[in-house]
Amino acid sequence: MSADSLNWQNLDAHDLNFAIVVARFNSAITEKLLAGAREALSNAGAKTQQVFYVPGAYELPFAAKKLATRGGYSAIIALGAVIRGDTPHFEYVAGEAARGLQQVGLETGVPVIFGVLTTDTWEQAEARAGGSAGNASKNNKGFDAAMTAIEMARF
Ligand code: INI
Repeated sequence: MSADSLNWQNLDAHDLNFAIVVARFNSAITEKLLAGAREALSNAGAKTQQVFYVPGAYELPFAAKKLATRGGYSAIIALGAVIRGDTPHFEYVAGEAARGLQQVGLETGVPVIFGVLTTDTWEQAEARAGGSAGNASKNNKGFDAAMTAIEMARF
């Protein structure tokens, strides 16, 4: 999914507040996702965007639940990168991150966006995080996740 592949209109986020939770594991990738998410929110004029860090993708649901129940956020964007080649327990980490994040959104009514890359290789992850140059708005799943967050906050 690239920024071009979905038909996002000119979304306005001037009255919306966002939390971005970022996994530090594979941080060279997740920092590019973060840059993409921040770019999308800034472009849309988001009122606030607060960034929080957790060790890995497995911890994203716990943080998302705390932030969602604290209140004040229009949506929560969870960013991570789980790479199969380096991860014997790939299915557990990626699967539980996906399941947990979906559960938090459904339980709390706060949109929780799945901006977690799950790839076979580092190269595939990099390609979905804006490429080696880290383009913030093109082929960047963090950008896409933030646009999805704005749309779902308005749902
Ligand atoms: N966490 C990730 O975000 N990506 C990975 O690829 C990964 N690997 O390879 O293991 C990973 N592991 C850590 C995991 O998310 C937890 O932080 C850890 O298991 C402690 O709960």
